[in-house]
Amino acid sequence: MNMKSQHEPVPGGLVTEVSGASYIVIADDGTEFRARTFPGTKADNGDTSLVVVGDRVELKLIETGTELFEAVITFVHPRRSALTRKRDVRRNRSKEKTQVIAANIDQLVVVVSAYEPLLNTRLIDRYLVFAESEKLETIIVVNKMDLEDSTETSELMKPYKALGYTVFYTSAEKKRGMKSLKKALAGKLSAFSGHSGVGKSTLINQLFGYERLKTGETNWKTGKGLHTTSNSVMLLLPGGGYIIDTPGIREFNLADITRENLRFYFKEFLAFMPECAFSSCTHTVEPECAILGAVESGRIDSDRYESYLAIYESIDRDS
Ligand SMILES: Nc1nc2c(ncn2[C@@H]2O[C@H](COP(=O)(O)OP(=O)(O)OP(=O)(O)O)[C@@H](O)[C@H]2O)c(=O)[nH]1
Ligand SMILES: [Mg+2]
Ligand SMILES: [Zn+2]
Repeated sequence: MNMKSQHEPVPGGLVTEVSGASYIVIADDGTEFRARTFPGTKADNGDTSLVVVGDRVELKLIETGTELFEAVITFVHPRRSALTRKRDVRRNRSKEKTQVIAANIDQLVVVVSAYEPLLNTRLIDRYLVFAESEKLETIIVVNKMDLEDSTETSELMKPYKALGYTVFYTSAEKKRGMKSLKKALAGKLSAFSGHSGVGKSTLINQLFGYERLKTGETNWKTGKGLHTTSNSVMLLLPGGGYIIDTPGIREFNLADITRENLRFYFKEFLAFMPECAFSSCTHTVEPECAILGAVESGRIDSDRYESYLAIYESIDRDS
């Protein structure tokens, strides 16, 4: 038995799974630890979640006398990137304002479905605002293409392609579109995020070629069966690259976006903004607004502009 003692050099590792108060950490030498935090756990990530999947941590080993390697997390390294959202204050018992969904990711994979649930471009736009503000690479995956007319769906996705975002059309069920998705994930750490039931875990199972993750049947009328994935987990892909599967979200509330900075994260606005009559133009009601002009002439997509207004309205005036 490989007994670890506290006197050995303290290892570092990567958090690959969170379940309740316990974490799975893969140490640099490949050893898997069950770890927990303690009151002395230090972190350098502000007022956010203490430990999440993707975090790099330092461990102190605990002698258990069993084959199970246990450790406490002494330090959480600063995150170089993170997928975060504002906590829902109504259902939030913790004091952290910002919830980190996944840390140190290279790429955000926004997963939507063409049908069941219906394709929701408002949610895509929220993710894109976040990704632009964090300078995160993003790809959009439209899954369940076997259930919906592909012409209509690609029409909805046209504005995103025009903006330079990569869009993949897949059917995890029929194993379609998986090869090009796999290619886009190779060599990167990607986090899959989106509504519950769009097929995030099913897509990942297809990438593995076997049932790696639990997936769920959802009854769309009753909402029963929602939220099959309850904990984030990081997996090493057979073809190289890491994937983080995350639980489905109901809403994606933006954490650090204000009414003032929102406009900079709709990248098609940037070229027009200097032409607005008022330098402080909010592009909502002002006369001689160049953004409104561009929407009217069709040079800015009107659905994207509607999303801007919806997000603008949803941001607290004083934040
Ligand atoms: N028709 C069809 N059904 C699919 C496809 N992909 C997934 N599904 C089904 O959609 C349901 C939900 O799939 P999941 O993979 O569990 O969805 P998820 O996004 O991981 O959901 P959460 O874990 O709750 O966030 C399952 O019944 C899947 O079989 C697809 O391409 N076409
Ligand atoms: Mg899932
Ligand atoms: Zn304007």
